[in-house]
Amino acid sequence: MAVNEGRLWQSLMEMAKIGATEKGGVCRLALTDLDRDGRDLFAKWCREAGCTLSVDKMGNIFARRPGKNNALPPVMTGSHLDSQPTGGKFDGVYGVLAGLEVVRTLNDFGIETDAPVEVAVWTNEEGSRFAPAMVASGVFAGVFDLDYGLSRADLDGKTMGEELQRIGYAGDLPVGGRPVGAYFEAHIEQGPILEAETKTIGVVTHAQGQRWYEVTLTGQEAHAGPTPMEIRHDALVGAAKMVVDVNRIGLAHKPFGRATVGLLNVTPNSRNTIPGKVFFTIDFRNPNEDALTAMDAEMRASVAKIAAEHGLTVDLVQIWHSPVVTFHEKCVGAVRNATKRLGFSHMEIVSGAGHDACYINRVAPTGMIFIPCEDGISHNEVENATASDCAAGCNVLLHAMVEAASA
Ligand code: HGY
Ligand code: MN
Ligand code: MN
Ligand code: MN
Repeated sequence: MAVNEGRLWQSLMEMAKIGATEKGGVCRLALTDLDRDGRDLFAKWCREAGCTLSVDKMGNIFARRPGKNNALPPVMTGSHLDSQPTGGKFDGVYGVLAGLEVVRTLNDFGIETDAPVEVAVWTNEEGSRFAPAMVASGVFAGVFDLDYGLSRADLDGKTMGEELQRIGYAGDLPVGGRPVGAYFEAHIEQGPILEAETKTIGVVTHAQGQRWYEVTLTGQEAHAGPTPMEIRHDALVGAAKMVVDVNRIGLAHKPFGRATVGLLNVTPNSRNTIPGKVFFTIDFRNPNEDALTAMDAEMRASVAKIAAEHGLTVDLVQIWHSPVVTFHEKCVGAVRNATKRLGFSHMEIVSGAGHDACYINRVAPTGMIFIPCEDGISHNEVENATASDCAAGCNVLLHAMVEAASA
């Protein structure tokens, strides 16, 4: 029993047309009309494959293929359809459509699993439009309450609850609180390791911890001409020094520390007015929780020192902490065994990115399957993978799920 490589690739390319960008990527921000269109296409394909669809109050979609004993908790797979603003054709989508290909393949071979199989689409995994990331799988796992999830707002003040209603994906199913037999998520690595080691499959054992912050610096708007340099309270100069120091902290914690300022807004953003306010975000990652805590302390000290030097006030809020994840040995073992049985080159790997699996791991035995992406590039329109690697990862997913659904 093997998946249909051409059909999987065709589905990936078809989905990539929704929100396609000129450079060959996708922009399908969470809960936009394009996200809705991607969801609708997925739902259509799942119905054609004989699945029943349900949607919960966070807009998470579950496509269910019945088993012999539907009282058993489902064996679940899935990922996300929302993308970064300059995202790629595979991040998230690969895991969703690999799940659909598993269903299609089980249909082709007339396999009836003991437990039902479900393919999930998790809302707002990226955390780009609405922060934090993985918020809907987080509600499913009981990490966040429903009100918190629905109240997440984008920079225009639109909430997830309003946008779910608007696009027609405000489901009536309670979020989570139901047993899941096992969860497997297939994903591109989004980094350079598998390609550099020429391995086809990454058996994911852990995911690194993350801390996200929002920083608002307030100085004093003033005229760019008459205001002497030494009396300025320039919020952008302060922010610039902080951005450089955040990067220094990431480097100081190498080889695994990661530090990124990805979003920065200047007010009033006018050529000849000294910036009075700057808002920026910090994304810290580390596979070691203590090191992540140390990065936090170093950053706070640096921000306070620079703000004092420039007479700025600081509002620094940690908006999210996702601790280091150790995936469940039962599922990591199932991925490893399936990979070995299928004869794919493989290695154990720690995920540098966050995934919905990080939260589902709290409520179900969970494992992840990585495949390489070209030059290790992701969150970029050039993101690419090969049809054969996509099929390899999907075959591992198929066999790991069948093993778990027949246990
Ligand atoms: O940020 C992440 O790791 C994921 O892409 N949301
Ligand atoms: Mn992803
Ligand atoms: Mn991503
Ligand atoms: Mn003037």
